[in-house]
Amino acid sequence: MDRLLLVNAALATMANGVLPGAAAYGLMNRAAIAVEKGRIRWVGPTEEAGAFPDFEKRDLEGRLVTPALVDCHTHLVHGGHRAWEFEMRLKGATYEEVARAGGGILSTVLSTRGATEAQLVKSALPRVDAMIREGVATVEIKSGYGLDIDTELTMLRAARRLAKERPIRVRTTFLGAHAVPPEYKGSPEAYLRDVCLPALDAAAEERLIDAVDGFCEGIAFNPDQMAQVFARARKHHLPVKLHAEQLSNIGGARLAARYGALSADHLEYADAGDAAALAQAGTVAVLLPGAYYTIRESRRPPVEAFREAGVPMAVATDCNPGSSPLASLLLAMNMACTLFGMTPEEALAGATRNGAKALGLKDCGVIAAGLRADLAIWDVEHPAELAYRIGFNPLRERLFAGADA
Ligand code: DI6
Ligand code: FE
Repeated sequence: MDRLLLVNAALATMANGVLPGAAAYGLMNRAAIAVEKGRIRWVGPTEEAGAFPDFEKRDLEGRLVTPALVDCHTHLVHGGHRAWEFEMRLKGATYEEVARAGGGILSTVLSTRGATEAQLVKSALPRVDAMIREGVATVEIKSGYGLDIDTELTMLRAARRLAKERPIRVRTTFLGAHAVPPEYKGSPEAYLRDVCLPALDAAAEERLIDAVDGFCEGIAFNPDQMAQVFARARKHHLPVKLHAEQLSNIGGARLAARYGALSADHLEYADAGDAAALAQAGTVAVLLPGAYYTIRESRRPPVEAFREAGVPMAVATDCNPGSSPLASLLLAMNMACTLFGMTPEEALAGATRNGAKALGLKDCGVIAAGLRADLAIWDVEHPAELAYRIGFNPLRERLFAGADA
């Protein structure tokens, strides 16, 4: 049906920003939403909903409606898993021993290279389905476990395919600069020149990517090397993002800010100066508590500095087979509160409005007239409950472009 009228809803529109004086969560009680042709046509008090007599009316009996969730940082397309590596570490093996036994990113690269596009799609679907069940309507998916031209492109095609298999919007990100593959060990420059940049050109030409990312870290690529990748992204008019200051501070956040990045992600080792640079550039800080938890990091991202500087903060799963085998954005929101000190309102904004901003999307992430009718209807009384419960999914219904799905 094309025209739907939701009445008697408690709306967390998330439209006001987390500003002093504004209603928390952009909350509106006894509110109504008129949906037409997949978009939100009108938002207002239920008493005024009579203006839409020929819309199919649904009484939500006071249930909470939020924007559908946005998971703005995942690596959910990949071959294989690393459960055995998890076991090895819990039996006392170090990261180095695991790596020598063929573990780490490299093990996922081998599994991914050995998979067809159809196999990658099939293995990713249960993770996508778990996200849909929790009210996610938009998910970002990165390449970066191919590290050769063909497999990087296969990963991206698989990611795009997922949006045809399921009612979900997929944004794809090129992450060729994720690690140096074994055949280029010790030669990151040669890898960038021979593989990463040509793969980026090919992906851009095939219109397979919406953004370009990299892992800026001592064990991956330094800021000068990342700048080469960003310069190439610019040539293709593609926005950039960066895994920055996850394990150390080597200037990734500032590089991201210099390139006007959509987001800088992880940021455990970022400082107040980085926060100022990100704020100035309008770059979103994407916080990934699943990775912090899994690798038992002890340094927390500087949430207070981000707050003070006015850096918008997003929260995502980082769903990947190594450092964050997490497919629950609700759990990521809980962790963002308990481990990082975000408020439940910031966590929800992080999984809606600011998640959309981290992807450069202006048509979702808040409830407002004109935007996509991607909505989540929850069996909760108050929006803080979404981040508060652990391992409990209160989603009642999800609307994807206005349709039950
Ligand atoms: N940072 C991470 O935490 C993951 N990638 C990245 O750039 C690690 C991915 C993995 O261990 O497979
Ligand atoms: Fe990541």
